[in-house]
Amino acid sequence: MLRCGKFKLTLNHPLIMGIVNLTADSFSGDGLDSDCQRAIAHAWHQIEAGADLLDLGAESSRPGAIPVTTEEELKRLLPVLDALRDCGVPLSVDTYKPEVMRAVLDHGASMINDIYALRLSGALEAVATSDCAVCLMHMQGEPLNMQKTPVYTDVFGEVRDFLANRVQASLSAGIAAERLLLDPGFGFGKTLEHNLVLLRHLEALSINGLPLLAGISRKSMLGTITGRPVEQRLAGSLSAALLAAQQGAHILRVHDVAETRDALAVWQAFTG
Ligand code: 7PM
Repeated sequence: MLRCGKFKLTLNHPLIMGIVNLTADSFSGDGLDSDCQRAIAHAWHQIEAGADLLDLGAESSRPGAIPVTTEEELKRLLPVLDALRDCGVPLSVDTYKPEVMRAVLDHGASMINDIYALRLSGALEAVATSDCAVCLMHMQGEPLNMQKTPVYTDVFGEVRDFLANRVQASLSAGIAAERLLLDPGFGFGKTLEHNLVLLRHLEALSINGLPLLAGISRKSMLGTITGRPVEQRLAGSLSAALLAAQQGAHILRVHDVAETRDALAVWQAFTG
């Protein structure tokens, strides 16, 4: 069970988190209003396709991406959150800025998905006073430089120790364990080999039995394996989603909700 704002999520089978991209570079450049309208339509499409929750992100965490300002991030997020407030599924927001966290929680967000795992000053406090869920993700370096030369002596041990430290910091700040989710951060300062080690040992990253989130959909590790560009990674993404489910992931963060639902239905029929 995961406490997620006004929702309580049952995690006895894997849930699908549909990605809703609000970054400027994911749209055609017709302006903010049309970007927001398109994002809202895409969110409804994801819900109709069977998303159990949505992840809204207005700052790209793509390797090499330039950060956006708080103002720009909120201008993109708040209208979409307001429009989706009663959509029936929990809304997660992909952000690491404490000021953005506070604002989106005031606008009905039920989860904070933080690629910095609440490491920025003020982030622990920003979520402590709410009842949102929090995804603590591992990243080595920062988006601007993380994929240059990822180095570990023991990738599994280092990711596990990092997550254990962030769990401790969260608990100390007064965030209840029932609100926490853990994520190895596939592709965030990791080579293909690092990602594969983490996937093979995913279940063992579940510190104190906390639920696990896996985000592999369309990522470059799939491009490295298959040789395919991002728009041709559906088969790779579905295969990876099933492997993550098999390795104990509780929430799968994906672009292709309908297809992932079908793949999971086959996996669930098999596992019984
Ligand atoms: C380019 C490369 C653009 C990678 C976008 C991305 C995760 C996340 C992202 C994840 C959690 C993407 C990523 N990935 N949050 N945000 N876990 N918790 O594929 O793996 O969307 S951004």
